[in-house]
Amino acid sequence: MAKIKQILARQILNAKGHPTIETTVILSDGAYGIASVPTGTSTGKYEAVELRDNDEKKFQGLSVNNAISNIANLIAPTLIGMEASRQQDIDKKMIQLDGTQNKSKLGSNAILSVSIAVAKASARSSVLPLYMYLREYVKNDKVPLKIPTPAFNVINGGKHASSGNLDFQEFLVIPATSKSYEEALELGTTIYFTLKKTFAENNLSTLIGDEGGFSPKLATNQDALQALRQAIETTNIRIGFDVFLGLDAAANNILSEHRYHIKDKAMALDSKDLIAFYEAMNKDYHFLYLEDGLAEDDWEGWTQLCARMSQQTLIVGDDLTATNPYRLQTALNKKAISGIIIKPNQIGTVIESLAVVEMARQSGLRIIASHRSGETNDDFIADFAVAVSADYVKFGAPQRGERVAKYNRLLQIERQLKSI
Ligand code: 2PG
Ligand code: MG
Repeated sequence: MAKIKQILARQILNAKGHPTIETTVILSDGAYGIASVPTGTSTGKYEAVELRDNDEKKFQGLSVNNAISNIANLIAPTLIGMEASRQQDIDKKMIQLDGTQNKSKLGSNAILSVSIAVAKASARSSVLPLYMYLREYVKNDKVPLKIPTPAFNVINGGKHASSGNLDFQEFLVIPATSKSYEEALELGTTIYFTLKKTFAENNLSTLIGDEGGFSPKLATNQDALQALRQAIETTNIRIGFDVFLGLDAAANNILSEHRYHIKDKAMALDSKDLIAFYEAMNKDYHFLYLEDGLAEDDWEGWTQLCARMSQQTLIVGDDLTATNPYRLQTALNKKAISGIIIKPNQIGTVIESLAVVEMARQSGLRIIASHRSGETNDDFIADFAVAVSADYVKFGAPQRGERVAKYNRLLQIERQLKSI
Protein backbone atom coordinates (compact mmCIF):
# COMPACT_ATOMS: atom_id res chain seq x y z
CA MET A 1 0.00 0.00 0.00
CA ALA A 2 1.53 3.28 -1.11
CA LYS A 3 1.87 6.24 1.19
CA ILE A 4 2.07 9.93 0.35
CA LYS A 5 5.76 10.83 0.21
CA GLN A 6 5.87 14.30 -1.27
CA ILE A 7 3.48 17.07 -2.29
CA LEU A 8 4.76 19.84 -4.56
CA ALA A 9 2.68 22.77 -5.79
CA ARG A 10 3.44 25.52 -8.24
CA GLN A 11 1.78 28.35 -10.06
CA ILE A 12 0.85 27.81 -13.71
CA LEU A 13 -1.49 29.64 -16.12
CA ASN A 14 -4.98 28.57 -17.07
CA ALA A 15 -6.45 28.91 -20.56
CA LYS A 16 -7.46 32.52 -19.87
CA GLY A 17 -3.88 33.41 -18.96
CA HIS A 18 -4.68 33.64 -15.24
CA PRO A 19 -2.67 31.90 -12.53
CA THR A 20 -3.81 28.64 -11.05
CA ILE A 21 -2.24 25.79 -9.05
CA GLU A 22 -0.63 22.64 -10.35
CA THR A 23 0.08 20.06 -7.65
CA THR A 24 2.17 16.90 -7.88
CA VAL A 25 1.71 14.12 -5.35
CA ILE A 26 4.43 11.45 -5.21
CA LEU A 27 3.86 8.14 -3.43
CA SER A 28 6.25 5.79 -1.64
CA ASP A 29 6.11 3.31 -4.55
CA GLY A 30 7.10 5.99 -7.07
CA ALA A 31 3.60 6.48 -8.51
CA TYR A 32 2.62 10.11 -8.94
CA GLY A 33 -0.34 12.27 -9.89
CA ILE A 34 -0.43 15.80 -11.26
CA ALA A 35 -3.53 17.98 -11.04
CA SER A 36 -4.32 21.55 -11.98
CA VAL A 37 -7.54 23.26 -10.98
CA PRO A 38 -9.95 25.37 -13.05
CA THR A 39 -11.58 28.70 -12.24
CA GLY A 40 -15.05 30.03 -12.95
CA THR A 41 -15.78 33.39 -14.55
CA SER A 42 -19.45 33.61 -13.67
CA THR A 43 -19.11 32.22 -10.19
CA GLY A 44 -21.99 31.90 -7.75
CA LYS A 45 -21.75 33.29 -4.23
CA TYR A 46 -22.28 29.87 -2.60
CA GLU A 47 -19.11 28.35 -4.07
CA ALA A 48 -16.13 27.42 -1.93
CA VAL A 49 -13.55 30.20 -1.85
CA GLU A 50 -10.71 30.19 -4.32
CA LEU A 51 -7.75 31.86 -2.60
CA ARG A 52 -6.00 34.61 -4.58
CA ASP A 53 -3.29 36.93 -3.33
CA ASN A 54 -5.03 40.19 -4.31
CA ASP A 55 -1.64 41.79 -4.81
CA GLU A 56 -2.27 44.19 -7.69
CA LYS A 57 1.42 44.10 -8.61
CA LYS A 58 1.24 40.41 -9.49
CA PHE A 59 -0.88 38.97 -12.30
CA GLN A 60 -3.55 41.66 -11.88
CA GLY A 61 -4.06 40.54 -8.31
CA LEU A 62 -4.74 36.94 -9.36
CA SER A 63 -1.56 35.16 -8.25
CA VAL A 64 -2.03 32.13 -5.98
CA ASN A 65 1.16 32.14 -3.91
CA ASN A 66 -0.66 32.09 -0.57
CA ALA A 67 -2.64 29.02 -1.58
CA ILE A 68 0.58 27.35 -2.68
CA SER A 69 2.22 28.19 0.67
CA ASN A 70 -0.77 26.62 2.39
CA ILE A 71 -0.10 23.40 0.50
CA ALA A 72 3.63 23.47 1.33
CA ASN A 73 3.36 24.55 4.97
CA LEU A 74 0.06 23.16 6.21
CA ILE A 75 -1.39 20.49 3.93
CA ALA A 76 1.80 18.60 2.98
CA PRO A 77 3.10 18.12 6.56
CA THR A 78 -0.34 16.81 7.60
CA LEU A 79 -0.83 14.37 4.72
CA ILE A 80 2.67 12.98 4.25
CA GLY A 81 2.79 9.39 5.46
CA MET A 82 -0.93 8.80 4.94
CA GLU A 83 -2.15 5.88 2.86
CA ALA A 84 -2.95 7.37 -0.57
CA SER A 85 -5.94 5.09 -1.16
CA ARG A 86 -7.70 6.55 1.88
CA GLN A 87 -9.23 9.40 -0.10
CA GLN A 88 -12.00 9.93 2.48
CA ASP A 89 -9.51 10.37 5.32
CA ILE A 90 -7.27 12.60 3.24
CA ASP A 91 -10.06 14.91 2.13
CA LYS A 92 -11.48 14.97 5.65
CA LYS A 93 -8.09 15.92 7.08
CA MET A 94 -7.89 18.88 4.71
CA ILE A 95 -11.45 19.95 5.53
CA GLN A 96 -10.59 19.85 9.25
CA LEU A 97 -7.31 21.67 8.73
CA ASP A 98 -9.17 24.40 6.88
CA GLY A 99 -11.87 24.56 9.54
CA THR A 100 -14.17 26.99 7.69
CA GLN A 101 -17.56 26.40 6.03
CA ASN A 102 -16.32 27.51 2.63
CA LYS A 103 -12.60 26.57 2.57
CA SER A 104 -11.63 30.21 2.81
CA LYS A 105 -8.62 29.57 5.04
CA LEU A 106 -6.58 27.20 2.88
CA GLY A 107 -8.44 27.91 -0.37
CA SER A 108 -10.59 25.46 -2.33
CA ASN A 109 -8.02 25.71 -5.12
CA ALA A 110 -5.25 24.49 -2.79
CA ILE A 111 -7.36 21.70 -1.29
CA LEU A 112 -8.86 20.45 -4.57
CA SER A 113 -5.54 20.33 -6.40
CA VAL A 114 -4.17 18.05 -3.67
CA SER A 115 -7.35 15.99 -3.50
CA ILE A 116 -7.29 15.28 -7.25
CA ALA A 117 -3.53 14.72 -7.41
CA VAL A 118 -3.82 12.13 -4.60
CA ALA A 119 -6.60 10.32 -6.51
CA LYS A 120 -4.53 10.30 -9.71
CA ALA A 121 -1.40 9.05 -7.92
CA SER A 122 -3.31 6.34 -6.11
CA ALA A 123 -5.05 5.23 -9.34
CA ARG A 124 -1.65 4.90 -10.98
CA SER A 125 -0.31 3.00 -7.98
CA SER A 126 -3.27 0.59 -8.26
CA VAL A 127 -2.69 0.27 -12.03
CA LEU A 128 -6.28 1.29 -12.72
CA PRO A 129 -7.57 3.88 -15.17
CA LEU A 130 -8.64 6.89 -13.13
CA TYR A 131 -12.36 6.45 -13.91
CA MET A 132 -12.27 2.84 -12.67
CA TYR A 133 -10.34 3.85 -9.57
CA LEU A 134 -12.79 6.68 -8.74
CA ARG A 135 -15.67 4.30 -9.25
CA GLU A 136 -14.55 2.38 -6.20
CA TYR A 137 -15.57 5.41 -4.14
CA VAL A 138 -19.01 5.62 -5.77
CA LYS A 139 -21.50 4.10 -3.37
CA ASN A 140 -24.22 3.25 -5.85
CA ASP A 141 -22.15 1.77 -8.66
CA LYS A 142 -25.08 -0.20 -10.04
CA VAL A 143 -25.73 2.51 -12.60
CA PRO A 144 -24.03 1.11 -15.69
CA LEU A 145 -20.66 2.46 -16.79
CA LYS A 146 -21.22 4.63 -19.86
CA ILE A 147 -19.92 7.70 -21.60
CA PRO A 148 -22.13 10.67 -20.71
CA THR A 149 -23.85 12.64 -23.47
CA PRO A 150 -21.95 15.84 -24.27
CA ALA A 151 -23.73 19.22 -24.22
CA PHE A 152 -21.78 21.46 -26.61
CA ASN A 153 -21.70 25.17 -25.89
CA VAL A 154 -21.61 26.50 -29.44
CA ILE A 155 -22.59 30.14 -28.79
CA ASN A 156 -21.09 32.06 -25.86
CA GLY A 157 -22.69 35.09 -24.25
CA GLY A 158 -22.77 36.85 -20.88
CA LYS A 159 -19.51 36.98 -18.98
CA HIS A 160 -17.89 34.43 -21.30
CA ALA A 161 -17.99 36.60 -24.38
CA SER A 162 -16.21 39.93 -24.18
CA SER A 163 -16.58 40.44 -27.93
CA GLY A 164 -20.29 39.54 -28.08
CA ASN A 165 -23.46 41.01 -26.62
CA LEU A 166 -25.82 38.12 -25.81
CA ASP A 167 -27.33 37.99 -22.32
CA PHE A 168 -27.62 34.24 -21.96
CA GLN A 169 -24.27 32.63 -21.29
CA GLU A 170 -24.46 29.33 -23.19
CA PHE A 171 -26.42 28.14 -26.20
CA LEU A 172 -26.11 24.38 -26.12
CA VAL A 173 -26.49 21.61 -28.66
CA ILE A 174 -27.17 18.21 -27.09
CA PRO A 175 -27.08 15.02 -29.16
CA ALA A 176 -29.72 12.37 -28.51
CA THR A 177 -28.69 9.91 -25.80
CA SER A 178 -29.13 7.09 -28.34
CA LYS A 179 -25.98 8.27 -30.19
CA SER A 180 -22.63 6.76 -29.33
CA TYR A 181 -20.17 9.23 -27.90
CA GLU A 182 -18.12 9.16 -31.08
CA GLU A 183 -21.23 9.99 -33.14
CA ALA A 184 -22.22 12.70 -30.68
CA LEU A 185 -18.81 14.33 -30.99
CA GLU A 186 -19.09 14.35 -34.76
CA LEU A 187 -22.57 15.89 -34.59
CA GLY A 188 -21.22 18.59 -32.28
CA THR A 189 -18.35 19.50 -34.60
CA THR A 190 -20.56 19.42 -37.72
CA ILE A 191 -22.98 21.87 -36.13
CA TYR A 192 -20.13 24.00 -34.80
CA PHE A 193 -18.53 24.48 -38.21
CA THR A 194 -21.86 24.89 -40.01
CA LEU A 195 -22.72 27.63 -37.56
CA LYS A 196 -19.38 29.29 -38.21
CA LYS A 197 -20.15 29.30 -41.94
CA THR A 198 -23.65 30.67 -41.33
CA PHE A 199 -22.32 33.52 -39.19
CA ALA A 200 -19.59 34.32 -41.72
CA GLU A 201 -22.10 34.35 -44.63
CA ASN A 202 -24.24 36.80 -42.69
CA ASN A 203 -21.31 39.07 -41.92
CA LEU A 204 -21.46 38.20 -38.24
CA SER A 205 -18.40 37.75 -36.07
CA THR A 206 -16.89 34.28 -35.75
CA LEU A 207 -14.72 35.33 -32.83
CA ILE A 208 -14.98 32.85 -29.99
CA GLY A 209 -15.61 33.26 -26.27
CA ASP A 210 -14.00 31.65 -23.21
CA GLU A 211 -15.49 28.23 -23.91
CA GLY A 212 -14.84 28.14 -27.64
CA GLY A 213 -18.37 29.00 -28.82
CA PHE A 214 -18.99 31.88 -31.22
CA SER A 215 -19.75 35.23 -29.64
CA PRO A 216 -21.63 37.36 -32.17
CA LYS A 217 -23.41 40.63 -31.60
CA LEU A 218 -27.12 40.20 -32.31
CA ALA A 219 -30.29 42.16 -31.66
CA THR A 220 -31.79 39.53 -29.35
CA ASN A 221 -30.98 36.23 -27.67
CA GLN A 222 -33.70 34.62 -29.76
CA ASP A 223 -31.79 35.65 -32.88
CA ALA A 224 -28.96 33.43 -31.67
CA LEU A 225 -31.33 30.50 -31.26
CA GLN A 226 -32.79 31.14 -34.67
CA ALA A 227 -29.34 31.26 -36.28
CA LEU A 228 -28.43 28.03 -34.53
CA ARG A 229 -31.59 26.31 -35.71
CA GLN A 230 -31.14 27.59 -39.26
CA ALA A 231 -27.56 26.36 -39.33
CA ILE A 232 -28.61 22.90 -38.16
CA GLU A 233 -31.39 22.84 -40.75
CA THR A 234 -28.85 23.23 -43.56
CA THR A 235 -27.34 19.87 -42.54
CA ASN A 236 -29.02 16.48 -42.47
CA ILE A 237 -29.07 16.58 -38.66
CA ARG A 238 -32.65 16.67 -37.35
CA ILE A 239 -33.52 18.87 -34.36
CA GLY A 240 -35.75 16.92 -32.00
CA PHE A 241 -34.39 13.56 -33.22
CA ASP A 242 -30.62 13.72 -33.55
CA VAL A 243 -29.96 16.78 -31.42
CA PHE A 244 -31.77 19.04 -28.97
CA LEU A 245 -31.24 22.61 -27.86
CA GLY A 246 -30.42 23.89 -24.39
CA LEU A 247 -29.53 27.09 -22.57
CA ASP A 248 -27.45 28.12 -19.59
CA ALA A 249 -28.96 31.52 -18.86
CA ALA A 250 -26.55 32.07 -15.91
CA ALA A 251 -29.33 34.33 -14.68
CA ASN A 252 -27.34 35.83 -11.78
CA ASN A 253 -25.72 37.98 -14.42
CA ILE A 254 -28.93 39.34 -15.92
CA LEU A 255 -30.34 40.33 -12.53
CA SER A 256 -30.02 43.82 -11.23
CA GLU A 257 -32.20 45.61 -8.69
CA HIS A 258 -34.43 42.52 -8.37
CA ARG A 259 -35.29 42.48 -12.05
CA TYR A 260 -34.03 40.44 -14.99
CA HIS A 261 -32.80 42.34 -18.04
CA ILE A 262 -32.59 40.80 -21.51
CA LYS A 263 -32.44 42.49 -24.86
CA ASP A 264 -35.43 40.47 -26.12
CA LYS A 265 -37.71 42.55 -23.87
CA ALA A 266 -37.80 46.31 -23.56
CA MET A 267 -39.03 46.13 -19.96
CA ALA A 268 -37.19 44.58 -17.02
CA LEU A 269 -38.76 41.29 -15.97
CA ASP A 270 -39.70 39.71 -12.66
CA SER A 271 -39.32 35.93 -12.27
CA LYS A 272 -42.87 35.30 -13.46
CA ASP A 273 -42.27 37.27 -16.66
CA LEU A 274 -38.98 35.53 -17.31
CA ILE A 275 -40.56 32.11 -16.81
CA ALA A 276 -43.34 33.12 -19.24
CA PHE A 277 -40.64 34.13 -21.72
CA TYR A 278 -38.92 30.73 -21.38
CA GLU A 279 -42.24 28.99 -21.85
CA ALA A 280 -43.00 31.00 -24.96
CA MET A 281 -39.56 30.20 -26.40
CA ASN A 282 -40.03 26.58 -25.48
CA LYS A 283 -43.04 26.35 -27.82
CA ASP A 284 -40.63 27.11 -30.63
CA TYR A 285 -37.42 25.44 -29.57
CA HIS A 286 -38.48 22.53 -27.31
CA PHE A 287 -35.52 22.92 -24.99
CA LEU A 288 -34.14 19.74 -23.54
CA TYR A 289 -32.17 21.66 -20.97
CA LEU A 290 -32.35 24.96 -19.06
CA GLU A 291 -29.59 25.75 -16.55
CA ASP A 292 -29.67 28.63 -14.05
CA GLY A 293 -32.82 29.98 -15.66
CA LEU A 294 -33.20 32.17 -12.57
CA ALA A 295 -30.78 33.70 -10.07
CA GLU A 296 -29.31 31.82 -7.11
CA ASP A 297 -31.55 33.38 -4.43
CA ASP A 298 -34.81 33.37 -6.38
CA TRP A 299 -36.14 30.23 -4.69
CA GLU A 300 -39.80 31.05 -5.29
CA GLY A 301 -39.11 31.56 -8.96
CA TRP A 302 -37.22 28.25 -9.19
CA THR A 303 -40.11 26.32 -7.66
CA GLN A 304 -42.47 27.85 -10.22
CA LEU A 305 -40.06 27.30 -13.09
CA CYS A 306 -39.67 23.64 -12.21
CA ALA A 307 -43.41 23.15 -11.74
CA ARG A 308 -44.17 24.73 -15.10
CA MET A 309 -41.40 23.38 -17.29
CA SER A 310 -39.78 20.25 -15.88
CA GLN A 311 -42.23 17.96 -17.71
CA GLN A 312 -40.53 18.85 -21.00
CA THR A 313 -37.22 20.42 -20.02
CA LEU A 314 -34.47 19.49 -17.62
CA ILE A 315 -34.36 22.29 -15.04
CA VAL A 316 -30.76 22.42 -13.89
CA GLY A 317 -29.13 24.15 -10.92
CA ASP A 318 -25.55 25.39 -11.13
CA ASP A 319 -24.95 28.65 -9.24
CA LEU A 320 -28.15 27.73 -7.40
CA THR A 321 -26.80 24.51 -5.93
CA ALA A 322 -23.02 25.13 -6.10
CA THR A 323 -22.25 21.38 -5.69
CA ASN A 324 -23.12 21.93 -2.04
CA PRO A 325 -25.16 19.36 -0.07
CA TYR A 326 -27.04 22.02 1.93
CA ARG A 327 -27.95 23.99 -1.17
CA LEU A 328 -28.98 20.73 -2.86
CA GLN A 329 -31.16 19.78 0.11
CA THR A 330 -32.93 23.14 -0.05
CA ALA A 331 -33.43 22.72 -3.80
CA LEU A 332 -34.97 19.29 -3.18
CA ASN A 333 -37.22 20.58 -0.41
CA LYS A 334 -38.41 23.37 -2.64
CA LYS A 335 -38.81 21.14 -5.71
CA ALA A 336 -36.66 23.60 -7.60
CA ILE A 337 -34.65 21.39 -10.01
CA SER A 338 -34.65 18.16 -11.97
CA GLY A 339 -30.91 18.16 -12.72
CA ILE A 340 -27.71 19.37 -11.08
CA ILE A 341 -24.36 20.61 -12.33
CA ILE A 342 -21.41 19.04 -10.53
CA LYS A 343 -18.22 21.10 -10.47
CA PRO A 344 -15.64 19.77 -8.00
CA ASN A 345 -14.15 23.22 -7.45
CA GLN A 346 -17.48 24.61 -6.25
CA ILE A 347 -17.14 22.41 -3.15
CA GLY A 348 -13.39 21.71 -3.04
CA THR A 349 -12.71 17.97 -2.63
CA VAL A 350 -13.20 14.78 -4.62
CA ILE A 351 -15.07 13.00 -1.83
CA GLU A 352 -17.52 15.84 -1.22
CA SER A 353 -18.20 16.05 -4.97
CA LEU A 354 -18.94 12.32 -5.06
CA ALA A 355 -21.25 12.68 -2.05
CA VAL A 356 -23.28 15.40 -3.77
CA VAL A 357 -23.62 13.19 -6.86
CA GLU A 358 -24.82 10.34 -4.66
CA MET A 359 -27.37 12.52 -2.91
CA ALA A 360 -28.64 13.95 -6.21
CA ARG A 361 -28.91 10.54 -7.82
CA GLN A 362 -30.86 9.11 -4.90
CA SER A 363 -33.30 11.95 -5.31
CA GLY A 364 -33.78 11.12 -8.99
CA LEU A 365 -31.94 14.14 -10.41
CA ARG A 366 -29.99 14.09 -13.66
CA ILE A 367 -26.26 14.57 -13.19
CA ILE A 368 -24.26 16.95 -15.37
CA ALA A 369 -20.49 16.96 -14.76
CA SER A 370 -19.00 20.28 -15.79
CA HIS A 371 -15.76 22.07 -16.58
CA ARG A 372 -15.21 25.76 -15.69
CA SER A 373 -14.71 28.59 -18.13
CA GLY A 374 -11.14 29.11 -16.87
CA GLU A 375 -9.91 25.59 -17.56
CA THR A 376 -6.47 23.99 -17.83
CA ASN A 377 -5.61 20.95 -19.93
CA ASP A 378 -6.29 18.71 -16.93
CA ASP A 379 -8.83 16.06 -17.98
CA PHE A 380 -9.81 14.80 -14.51
CA ILE A 381 -13.43 15.88 -14.98
CA ALA A 382 -13.84 13.43 -17.88
CA ASP A 383 -12.81 10.47 -15.71
CA PHE A 384 -14.94 11.78 -12.86
CA ALA A 385 -17.98 12.01 -15.16
CA VAL A 386 -17.59 8.40 -16.31
CA ALA A 387 -16.90 7.16 -12.78
CA VAL A 388 -20.20 8.57 -11.51
CA SER A 389 -22.12 7.58 -14.69
CA ALA A 390 -23.11 11.21 -15.23
CA ASP A 391 -25.99 11.68 -17.65
CA TYR A 392 -24.34 14.63 -19.41
CA VAL A 393 -21.04 16.47 -19.52
CA LYS A 394 -20.56 20.13 -20.27
CA PHE A 395 -17.06 20.81 -21.58
CA GLY A 396 -17.67 23.81 -23.88
CA ALA A 397 -17.37 23.89 -27.67
CA PRO A 398 -15.52 21.10 -29.49
CA GLN A 399 -12.64 23.54 -29.96
CA ARG A 400 -9.73 25.04 -27.90
CA GLY A 401 -7.14 22.77 -26.36
CA GLU A 402 -8.45 22.88 -22.81
CA ARG A 403 -11.93 21.84 -24.01
CA VAL A 404 -10.90 19.10 -26.44
CA ALA A 405 -8.55 17.63 -23.78
CA LYS A 406 -11.71 16.47 -22.00
CA TYR A 407 -13.61 15.42 -25.14
CA ASN A 408 -10.59 13.42 -26.32
CA ARG A 409 -10.21 11.74 -22.94
CA LEU A 410 -13.80 10.52 -23.28
CA LEU A 411 -12.91 9.08 -26.69
CA GLN A 412 -10.06 7.16 -25.08
CA ILE A 413 -12.34 5.87 -22.34
CA GLU A 414 -15.02 4.90 -24.87
CA ARG A 415 -12.45 2.85 -26.74
CA GLN A 416 -11.29 1.18 -23.53
CA LEU A 417 -14.84 0.34 -22.47
CA LYS A 418 -15.55 -1.21 -25.87
CA SER A 419 -12.59 -3.54 -25.47
CA ILE A 420 -13.62 -4.77 -21.99
C1 2PG B 1 -21.23 27.61 -16.00
C2 2PG B 1 -19.74 27.58 -16.06
C3 2PG B 1 -19.14 26.57 -16.98
P1 2PG B 1 -18.11 29.38 -15.16
O1 2PG B 1 -21.84 28.61 -15.64
O2 2PG B 1 -21.88 26.59 -16.21
O3 2PG B 1 -19.69 26.58 -18.26
O4 2PG B 1 -19.18 28.86 -16.23
O5 2PG B 1 -17.03 28.37 -15.07
O6 2PG B 1 -17.65 30.71 -15.69
O7 2PG B 1 -18.85 29.52 -13.86
MG1 MG C 1 -23.77 27.43 -15.43
